[in-house]
Amino acid sequence: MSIDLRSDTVTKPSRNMRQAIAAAEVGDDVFGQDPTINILQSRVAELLGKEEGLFVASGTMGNQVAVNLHTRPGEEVILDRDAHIFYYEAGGPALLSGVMLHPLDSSHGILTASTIQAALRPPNIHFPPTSLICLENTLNRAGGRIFPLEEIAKIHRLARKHNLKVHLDGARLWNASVASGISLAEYSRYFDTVMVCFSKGLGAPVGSLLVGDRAAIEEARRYRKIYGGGMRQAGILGAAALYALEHNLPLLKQDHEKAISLAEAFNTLDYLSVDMESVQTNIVIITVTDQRLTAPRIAEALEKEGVLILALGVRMLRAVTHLDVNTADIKKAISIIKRINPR
Ligand code: TLP
Repeated sequence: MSIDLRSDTVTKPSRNMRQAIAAAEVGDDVFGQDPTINILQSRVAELLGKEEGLFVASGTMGNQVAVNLHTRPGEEVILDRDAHIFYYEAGGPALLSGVMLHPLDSSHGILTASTIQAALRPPNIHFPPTSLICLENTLNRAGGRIFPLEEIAKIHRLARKHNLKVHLDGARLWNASVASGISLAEYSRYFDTVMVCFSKGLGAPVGSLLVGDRAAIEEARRYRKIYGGGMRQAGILGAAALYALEHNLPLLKQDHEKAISLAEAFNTLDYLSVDMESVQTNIVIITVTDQRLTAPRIAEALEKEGVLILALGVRMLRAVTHLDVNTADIKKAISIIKRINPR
């Protein structure tokens, strides 16, 4: 069997998780009557220090509901050029919310308050009004880096000054919190809404959650319905998420250690390089430094030997650690990485 490092989304529910799924108490969640979903929503809202939570089908759905919630058609959303909402959500904000995205350049995905300040334009009939700033933590395309809390606080102050809402794509906020020791609630207090995923490093098969204040979540519930995300006996999925929170959250630390070993192995090769500074959680972004080689060619050579990683660009590769690759798998992957010769 291959060692699959393409994403932390590839994990399969464990036996114990499947047992929790089988035992789930369920009801009709569109009526708000699924007891397992209700427990999950309150537990996560409490963990993140917000009034309410809403279970959604995916991280993308949670982000898109949030964008719609905080904007009106014709307005503008500020975010980083590499943000998932800009890069990987299929133009959803234009289609679903009728908004314009204003992507900014930054150093390693970490937008600063001063960059945002410079991008804000004064009220003028020629400009779209800005209504929302979206941040991401951890930063997917920046190698799983953690967004520094001090900068988040500064961006929050700027947003309040200009009456802007702030949304966090926290697909991997769990990883940021485990690695930095900063609580989920401390990160979340600077945001109006936060989206977190159970289907990444936590190892649940499906599901994400959007948290915010009561009024925001009430409105979000309507958008979720519009997007076709009103699910019925969703407790089947909720039970997996609850299991993941209890049993898998503490294991994320091991994923971060595995990522460092992998990154060090890639770094021993003369045609690849990893910025070790970026390896703060479970993602390793690898640059192909030999101009004669390409990322797809290297991914292909590894695949032939049973190691799957993703080519994200001509010279950019990504490897992600997760629950379903243990230390022995990582050791095996490392020996393969050191052995292949894609030239
Ligand atoms: N990211 C996936 C791919 O879409 C790239 C991955 O393999 O990393 N926010 C962030 C920061 C994400 O990384 C992802 C998934 C999402 C949102 C979307 O989550 P889903 O896939 O549940 O819609």
